[in-house]
Amino acid sequence: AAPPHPRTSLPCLPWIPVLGSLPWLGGGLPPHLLFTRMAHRYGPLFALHLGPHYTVVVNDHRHAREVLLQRGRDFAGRPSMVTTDLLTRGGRDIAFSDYSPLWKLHRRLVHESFTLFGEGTSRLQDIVLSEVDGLCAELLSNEGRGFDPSPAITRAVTNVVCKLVFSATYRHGDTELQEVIRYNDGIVQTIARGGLVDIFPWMKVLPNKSLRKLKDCIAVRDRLLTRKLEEHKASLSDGDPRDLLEALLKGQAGSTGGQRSSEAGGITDDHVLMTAAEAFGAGVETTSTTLLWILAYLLHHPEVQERVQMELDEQVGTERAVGVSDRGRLPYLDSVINEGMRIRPVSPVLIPHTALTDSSIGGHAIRRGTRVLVNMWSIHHDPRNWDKPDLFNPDRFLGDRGQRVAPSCFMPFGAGPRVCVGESLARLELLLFLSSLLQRMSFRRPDGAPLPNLQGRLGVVLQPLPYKVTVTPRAGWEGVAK
Ligand code: HEM
Ligand code: PLO
Repeated sequence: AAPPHPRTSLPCLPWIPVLGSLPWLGGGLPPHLLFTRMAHRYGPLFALHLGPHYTVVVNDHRHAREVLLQRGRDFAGRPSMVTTDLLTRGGRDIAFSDYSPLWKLHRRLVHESFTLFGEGTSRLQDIVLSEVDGLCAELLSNEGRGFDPSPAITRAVTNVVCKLVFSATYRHGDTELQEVIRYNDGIVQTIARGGLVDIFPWMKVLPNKSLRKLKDCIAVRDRLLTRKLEEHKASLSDGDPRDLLEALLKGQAGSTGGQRSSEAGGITDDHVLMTAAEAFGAGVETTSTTLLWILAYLLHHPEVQERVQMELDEQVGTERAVGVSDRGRLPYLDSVINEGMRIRPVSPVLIPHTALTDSSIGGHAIRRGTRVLVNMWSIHHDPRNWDKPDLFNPDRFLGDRGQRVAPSCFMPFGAGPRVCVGESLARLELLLFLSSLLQRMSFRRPDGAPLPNLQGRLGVVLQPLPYKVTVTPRAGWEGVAK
């Protein structure tokens, strides 16, 4: 049942029964921009009614830190939604599952598996570097022509994640890889887009083309993943896990029978399957989208690209590939990655949170069950936090001696109990991909073509519109095109 309407003095949009504030949300703006505009009118902390759901929108970084960090436990819930319930078999995943002892155990297991498997070992580095060669060759085979870099980048990132999650490697044009890319795309277009079924669950009984498509894509995904799961179970052996799926299966076995699972109910095969699917989906969409945003900004700012290349030439040279251990020597590259994630956060309003208990934000009482949207977009574009926020300027992440600085209002991965579990994985991948690309080639806008549109299109992630680039090999890397 919907929680009673809380009595707070928070400014609230007008609303009517059933529809709530929906009639006042017209205009076709995506939520992050709409909320930023409303914050100018109602103040940085305001409420609205999404159909029957009383929802608080946070636009100030101090309030965001209260919600995510100081009172992170209070706000660590997730609402149940029709599309994400379908995607995750009723919340047997990490991202869309409500807070529970089992979720906590599950999240810890996933974190441990990531640490065990990816971070801290050279495994991930080897996987990325083996994909980078193919990616560079493919990009360079278009030398001199304008082309859309997105398919090649998506394919390379998908391949990395396939290897990481279930040890599969695909050659260019493989039908299983195409299938994966297609279903993923279908899910991205139909999941949790603030669509009406997620506001009014009863609408799922009506014919709905988008929901149909989502179900079809999920069915394709499930067939593929179930096959992988069975294969992995059959070949499970002692020793180090060879991929994330194996690490999860081992963790699952380790958690049954013990005290951990009896108190929590146990991690089922469904949980393992949904986690693998989610790591897979998150791994592909976020990383490829971030890379495409950064490339788009580099076309707009050739001087930034040159400076990254200068840093690479000085610190690494052209003879060897960049490795994880080079990170400390590449502060400018790091600040370019940060600036890309600041100016175009792939998840501009994070994932909706809910209050698990009565709590407060900025001194205002918040009732249990209230939905809370953290508008990271407005925090990342707030002129009180950032000088000329709409300007792409990586220097804002460097101190006066060229050292890294991390402002507290920069939170592209969220923070607190619901912080992204893939953060270090993502950062590692971004560093290795971007450095290898810029070491070997330069990106330019094709003659006569427009510069990339920087507005973006909001699906479940904020993506750039398609654009074209021209690549030229850098000294020492000519002739590697296939
Ligand atoms: C959650 C950002 C990459 C897995 C999140 C959230 C954000 C985010 C903003 C929501 C935080 C919140 O609701 O408060 C990003 C960005 C990425 C990235 C910017 C890359 C540039 C990844 C990768 C993985 C991943 C590579 C996994 C392989 C997850 C999961 C959650 C999550 C499982 C849910 C955590 C929870 O609800 O407890 N991410 N992410 N992410 N991310 Fe990422
Ligand atoms: C992407 C499409 C996949 O088929 C399913 C999937 C799983 C996890 C989601 C991801 C999609 C989109 C990006 C999300 C991620 C969990 C965390 C991440 C929402 C829907 C972010 C950026 O918050």
